[in-house]
Amino acid sequence: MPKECRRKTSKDLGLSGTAVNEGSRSERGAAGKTRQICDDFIQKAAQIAPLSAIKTPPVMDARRVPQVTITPEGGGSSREMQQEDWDDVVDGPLRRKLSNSSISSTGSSAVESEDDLLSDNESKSKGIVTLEHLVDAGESKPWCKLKTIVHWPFSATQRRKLNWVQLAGHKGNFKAADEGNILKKFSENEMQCFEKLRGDALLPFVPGYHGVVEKDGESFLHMTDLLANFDLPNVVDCKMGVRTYLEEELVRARERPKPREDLYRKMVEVDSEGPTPEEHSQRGVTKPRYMQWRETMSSTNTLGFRIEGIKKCDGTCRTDFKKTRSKQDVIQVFKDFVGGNNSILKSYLSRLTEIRQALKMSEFFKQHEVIGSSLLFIHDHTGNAQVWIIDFGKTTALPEGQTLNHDIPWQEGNREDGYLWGLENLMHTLESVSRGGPSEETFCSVSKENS
Ligand code: I3P
Repeated sequence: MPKECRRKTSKDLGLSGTAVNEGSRSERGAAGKTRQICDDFIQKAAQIAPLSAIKTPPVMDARRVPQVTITPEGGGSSREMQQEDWDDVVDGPLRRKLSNSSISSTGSSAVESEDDLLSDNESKSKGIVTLEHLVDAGESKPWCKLKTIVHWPFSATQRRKLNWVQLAGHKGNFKAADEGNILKKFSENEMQCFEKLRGDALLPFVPGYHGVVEKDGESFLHMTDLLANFDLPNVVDCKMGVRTYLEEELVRARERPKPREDLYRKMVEVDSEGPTPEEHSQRGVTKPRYMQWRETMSSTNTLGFRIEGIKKCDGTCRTDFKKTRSKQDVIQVFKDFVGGNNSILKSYLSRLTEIRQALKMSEFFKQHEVIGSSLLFIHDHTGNAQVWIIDFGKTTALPEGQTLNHDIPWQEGNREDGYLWGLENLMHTLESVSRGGPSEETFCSVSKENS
């Protein structure tokens, strides 16, 4: 059974991977004015600040592009693991290769590692999600100012009540913004990605980025709310790639291994047999070990993407996909998600075809290791269906002159992420759904010699 979303106060608000701003119907009805509002803000800013101090977003950045955010939390799975699933893992194409470690469900030979920052895993691990409820009206403090010295002239009437859904990512990462937009916690890395994406072939497929703003002493990326154009949207977040951690995280972890109890608890919640005896005794697992375990439990390793969370139009949210791994299960999830609507599937597939084309043209894509990024699918009862590329917090530039293929197996050192391979499999998944069921031969495989 889907876990019911829980209402939360603004104090609890936090978004990261995928944040969704769900305005009321009337608010969404007014979304058509968003561009005008954005333009007004830019003009007002220009009047207030000295011209030399204004970092005016280019016109293309003020376009209305939905920005959503979902968040996986959940511990449970849709079903128990079957033997064939394990076989899939063992034989799975494009398997990760570690130079000095191996991965197994029992983690018998895990990479030692740590992550420097502990995050909000306590809340995430409970599988609690998520209709985050944020009221951003009536603040007594003046709102925010652009980090680049431009003051942001929000009036009380421009503040409004916002409903948020977070299916994936770190809590506390999102705040309400002006209509049609959201604020995402500042990440230097993500900001640099958005800056570089300005002139790239991927621009039409990423959330609109309008610069950096400050609110309550914190910096945020000002981004378009991806749900602004939808009426009671259905949303699914798919994390792309065969690997969900950076190579540099592995290296750092090896140098300074630090078992984390929060990750241990999350692991046990899903599979009490998951930790090794040693991990059980120390009640801790390292970050890469946890991430690798997540990858093998889900479809990340075997299909090159995994489902992180789903929010349906009826308000229910599910993030309990940690053990959704087999092709059949993934197909079933998408089948439920689109409710047998082939026209929606067609729109999704056509958008994915465009995205694939853009990825192949993109200089940005060639030059970056894309880790932890998601494809966000959104549709509603009007037939509107879109897919967006989101979350660039761990997308990292390669050294000058180096490029990636994105569809060959990862070996530590080559920085490949398997993104394109995952995209092919994702497209085959949707094709299978439109045909009414799974079809093994349509899924991509990389020969064993390559995996
Ligand atoms: C989290 C998920 C996040 C990761 C987070 C994990 O696991 O893999 O992607 O954040 O690491 O705990 P889960 O999905 O099972 O909740 P990053 O991608 O930023 O590394 P964290 O606990 O260190 O934040």
